[in-house]
Amino acid sequence: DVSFKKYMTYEQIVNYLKTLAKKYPDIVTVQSIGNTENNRSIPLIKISTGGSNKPAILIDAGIHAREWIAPPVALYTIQQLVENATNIRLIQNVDWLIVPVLNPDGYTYTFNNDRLWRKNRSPGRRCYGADINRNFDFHWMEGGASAYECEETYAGSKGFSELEAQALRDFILANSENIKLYLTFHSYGEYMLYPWGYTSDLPDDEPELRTLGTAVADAIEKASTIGTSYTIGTSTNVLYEAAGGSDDWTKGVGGVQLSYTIELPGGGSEGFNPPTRKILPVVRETWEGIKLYQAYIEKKF
Ligand code: 0X9
Ligand code: ZN
Repeated sequence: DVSFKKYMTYEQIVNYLKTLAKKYPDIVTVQSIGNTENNRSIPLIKISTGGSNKPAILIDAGIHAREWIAPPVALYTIQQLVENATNIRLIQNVDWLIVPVLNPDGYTYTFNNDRLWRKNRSPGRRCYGADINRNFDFHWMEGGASAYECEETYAGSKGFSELEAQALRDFILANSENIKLYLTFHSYGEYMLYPWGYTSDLPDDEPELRTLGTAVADAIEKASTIGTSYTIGTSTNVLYEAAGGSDDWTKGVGGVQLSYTIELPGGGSEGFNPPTRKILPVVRETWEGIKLYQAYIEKKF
């Protein structure tokens, strides 16, 4: 079963998704969007009451292996949508597509070998791993990314060299008609980021991205019991320049206008290690923001 009292392993997460698919076959389907270097599947859960051409919200977490607070946010969203009957209205007009662990090899490596591993586990000549969030082929390697395979921000040998980035790309392209909002959960720092990350130039629709992001951040802060406070803006302008991110590609090529990277609150000495007692406060407050995103999509499309 799902737990927010501890951090779940990849296997436990996969088992939870499979259990939901069995228990709620009318609204839940689980598929693999691809396989990793170490032959783990990348699971996606679709939550839908049926019908075609409904607007969809795509959520992923765990692109970066060590950012452990991110998968629980995806799992809490899944639990609330599927197992909490009072939330039925949230799935009536909107489909949900959720990938709780986009980087299963790296995530598993942080449990068994190196807690602070960030990248995937694809082998290179000298070092393992590419940064999946530098590997998307939109202004690839134009800034804030490394060409050296031993670095934490190694962008890969070319755009979309990495299986996890390919898997997300192919799924988005196959569903681009329906996907209206993309949310990718990272940690840490309390940033509500939107494109671009490759340039300090603003997208044409920056006011809409800012207004919506601000409303969501406000809702989270109001619900927070831990003093969360988000900084809102484009990745380059409020954090740093970093090309090849999933958010930029999704908007720039994937045809999803509304694209956000949410840097969740941190904790623990390294920041990537919130104590387990912080999981529930973080997922609960973030859920308040996710519901506001849903309301916006339902209204707009
Ligand atoms: O550097 C990243 O990939 C993200 N921060 S993290 O600390 N989680 O590694 C920020 C990504 C923001 N988006 C883009 N730069 N495109
Ligand atoms: Zn990250």
